[in-house]
Amino acid sequence: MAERPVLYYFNGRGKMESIRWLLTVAEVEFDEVLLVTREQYVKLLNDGALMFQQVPLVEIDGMKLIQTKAILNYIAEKYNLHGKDPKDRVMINMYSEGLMDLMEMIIMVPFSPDPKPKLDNIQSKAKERYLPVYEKALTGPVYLVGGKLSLADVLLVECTLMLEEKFPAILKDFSNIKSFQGRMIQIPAINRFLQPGSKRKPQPDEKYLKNVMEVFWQAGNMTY
Ligand code: IBG
Repeated sequence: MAERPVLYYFNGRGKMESIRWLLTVAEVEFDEVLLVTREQYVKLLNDGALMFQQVPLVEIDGMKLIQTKAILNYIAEKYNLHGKDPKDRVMINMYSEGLMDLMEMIIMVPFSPDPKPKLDNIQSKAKERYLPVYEKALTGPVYLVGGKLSLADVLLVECTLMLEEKFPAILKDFSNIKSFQGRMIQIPAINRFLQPGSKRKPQPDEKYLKNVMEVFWQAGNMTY
């Protein structure tokens, strides 16, 4: 049997959380190495595992993969969550990119010295730019693309749950998305992932922020 994938990241959501979601939906069990010290990160750097000196890093099928989107695409292809042909795939990627742009904004909020204007901007972008797209795509269809579950659906359920944590009523005017979310959270693997004790990470807290700062900020050459 193939070895379980190993995920190297902080004990928090960040850029790894979508990978955790996708593996969960693919019903792939995985292990995690949680970076709690700078020494762990420096060791990964010294081992040459981090092509661009950045995490997420995922060890899977004998490879050390970096770059979140590349990793998501690999897992989606391998587990049949990336459409049936190039036309499905490009739509899945377009929908997925939109969701990742939105989630990226949310992920970075706690690192801002002034979160309020950022959150206001996210809320209006979500309502006016992003959610209408998915609401329209789900008028009729059960899934976003090609009549079957894909990476885009997984990211949409992750993203809508994240949005509701920040803005509980945000789906009020998006009934197709709300029904979609209701169906998705009944998928047994997702349902288990949403229960306490799963590998799903909580919203960022002070401890997580401090941890990320300790691992990176001393580096002095962070990109983000
Ligand atoms: N394009 C890459 C990807 O999508 O995988 C970007 C990865 C990335 O930004 N990684 C960050 C990193 O390793 C950590 S996650 N930075 C170190 C460096 O030197 O660039 C993003 C992040 C969070 C919180 I979440 C604070 C800072 C960065």
